[in-house]
Amino acid sequence: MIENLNNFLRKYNYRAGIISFSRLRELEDEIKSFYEDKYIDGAIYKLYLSSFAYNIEEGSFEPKSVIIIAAPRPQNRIYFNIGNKRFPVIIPPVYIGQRKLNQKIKAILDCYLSGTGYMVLPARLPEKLIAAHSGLSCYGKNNISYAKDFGSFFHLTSFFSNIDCDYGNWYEKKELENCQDCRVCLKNCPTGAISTGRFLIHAERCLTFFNEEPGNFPAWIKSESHNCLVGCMKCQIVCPYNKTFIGRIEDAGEFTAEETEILLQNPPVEKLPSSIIGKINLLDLEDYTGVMSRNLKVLLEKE
Ligand code: B12
Ligand code: SF4
Ligand code: SF4
Repeated sequence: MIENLNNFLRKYNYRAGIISFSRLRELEDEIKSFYEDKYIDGAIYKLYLSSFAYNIEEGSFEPKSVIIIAAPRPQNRIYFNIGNKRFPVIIPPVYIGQRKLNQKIKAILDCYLSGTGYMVLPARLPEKLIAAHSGLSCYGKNNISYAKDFGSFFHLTSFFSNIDCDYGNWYEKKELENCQDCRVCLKNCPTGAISTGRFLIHAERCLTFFNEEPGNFPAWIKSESHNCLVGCMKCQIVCPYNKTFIGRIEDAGEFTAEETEILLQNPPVEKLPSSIIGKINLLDLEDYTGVMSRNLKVLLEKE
């Protein structure tokens, strides 16, 4: 079944992996025990991991498997204007158009499965772990997942499904081959989130954790660390596995000088003019509206 699905998805350049639904308990326990043993910071767990739902809503269908889809994504560039000057800023793969992409993938799967009695429902699960155990990806030392032909530049999305899957359809999670003798991402991480002492990164030190959320940046984050409007490219851009993909940067939008000036004044989100809100929504960046002004300012201060 998964082979047929992969054949079908080839025309979209997507990849699919599958694990048995009954494996989810093991993944839940793994993450819980990392948290209980204090390898995962409390704030990270509360904000992102405590809301994973390892079971399907009652009354939907009997879940037999989890399907994970990898879709390649480029870096994006957005332009801001100050006076006559145009400032390009980078947004890492995955952010732009994320919600729309999830809807598109669901529609493609629905179309593929229609009339078969098989169904999929969007899930909120640890997607890198599922991708690794399905054999779709390997972990880099930077804890990001890598897939053949995509490097780390891809988006993951997961679905509960009633497609049968053997309990034995399972791969042990693997580190990329060349990570053993390489420390390039570790050295380039501006905040020391990647360490040699343990495989799990110190997510509570990752720049992304701070620039996706509102509030002041901690004083220990150096101003030169900032490199994207949201997120951070430093551990992906230097990775040899990404060599062929780093040049793929797509322009996604532009804010006029007037819009940039308004954004930099950091008005409350509800006071933003509809032209700015419209552009942010088009980019699928509405979750980051409230942090855009702060993040843009720190990038401009570097200039
Ligand atoms: C929480 C979260 C974050 C948090 C915490 C990051 C983290 N590492 O946990 C923050 C906000 C910091 C973050 C940052 C980023 N994120 Co994020 N994030 C997530 C989210 C919601 C959950 C990830 C998760 O499960 N974390 C829990 C930890 C425990 O799991 P894990 O990282 O897989 O860790 C496993 C390994 O360490 C492994 N392990 C442990 N020991 C060993 C030993 C060996 C030898 C091996 C091989 C493995 C291994 O076991 C751990 C699990 O138990 C997912 C979406 C989702 N629903 O899954 C996106 C997601 C993982 N993020 C994504 C992205 C793109 C990013 C950023 C690159 C964004 C950016 N900067 O541009 C950064 C990368 C930071 C980094 N180096 O990891 C993508 C990754 C796509 C990909 N190609 O892998 C995802 C999948 C979103 C998506 N739907 O596409 N993210
Ligand atoms: S930069 Fe080196 S250590 Fe880091 S993920 Fe890539 S190959 Fe692995
Ligand atoms: S995303 Fe940036 S801050 Fe986070 S681990 Fe990678 S290099 Fe470090």
